[in-house]
Amino acid sequence: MELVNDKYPSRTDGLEQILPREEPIVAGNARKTGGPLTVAQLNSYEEDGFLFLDSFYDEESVATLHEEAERLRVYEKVRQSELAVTEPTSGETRSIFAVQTVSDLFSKLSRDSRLLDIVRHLLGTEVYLHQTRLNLKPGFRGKEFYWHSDFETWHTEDGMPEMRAISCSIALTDNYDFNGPLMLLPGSHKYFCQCAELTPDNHYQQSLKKQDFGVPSDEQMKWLTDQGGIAIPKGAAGSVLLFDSNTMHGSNSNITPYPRRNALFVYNSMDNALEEPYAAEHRRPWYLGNRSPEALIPVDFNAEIKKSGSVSD
Ligand code: 6CS
Ligand code: FE
Repeated sequence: MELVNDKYPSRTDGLEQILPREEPIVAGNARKTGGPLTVAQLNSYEEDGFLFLDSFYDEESVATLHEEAERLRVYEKVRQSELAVTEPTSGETRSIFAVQTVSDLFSKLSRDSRLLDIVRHLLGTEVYLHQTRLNLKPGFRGKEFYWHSDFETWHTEDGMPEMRAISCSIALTDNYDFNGPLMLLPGSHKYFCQCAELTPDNHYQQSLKKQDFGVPSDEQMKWLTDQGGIAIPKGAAGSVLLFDSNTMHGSNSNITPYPRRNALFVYNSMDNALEEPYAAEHRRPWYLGNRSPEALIPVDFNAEIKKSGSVSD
């Protein structure tokens, strides 16, 4: 693996420093050009590294989306495919990656003009889908996911050069304090936590179930939480959570009867296409790191979902 100039070295030399972020969080001209987000929302996203938009989709649309998620969850052809990750013990479907390739409805949702306008307002460029997944954290036995920065993985294992991607999580079920909601560290997106251990070969075959490498040290976590604490943005199904690629996050297990299901779309700037992995022997599969970037063409999702007859006017 030839040495490249890497401003976010991780999993290379055993160091566990906390480095400063180099890229802007919100595009430089976002406040000048205007767009769907208010200046207050831009400021909040810049400060925290995430933004919560309550009731973004109406109840009927969410019900239709949830029905589609349920169809996919038990669809054997998808469950047997490489796109599905199952729970280690129960064998239940935990995640379905590249969900836009197996569902026309989720493909349209990922191109909702209202979402794309927001993400393009924040990133300042056209965007493409780096990764998508349906998260189906079951009730009773939903496993936790340890703290991590997605960017640390996408940089070391997918070759994502800079912090210019945004994850958009659309809640398909109500997110409560107690059913394993996403926890985020406000302000953590401004720092890059180097991870010490080298990337195991074919790491994704283990990390998508339980991530043990590319996770922050206890000292890094303590330093970050001392800076900004822990936030649990939660709300009813239909809410949207946007978070920066580098915002530290994790989730607790879910032992309640209430599943936590969301659709997660990762929008990457067209100017930030994947290169070679910065700290892994091999590229990851297409469904984890898209290497054929195409600027997304927006659709009017609210009109589409009503047209498909699944939602009455
Ligand atoms: O490895 C990845 O790309 C995935 N893993 C986690 C824990 N979050 C981001 C992403 O979906
Ligand atoms: Fe993650």
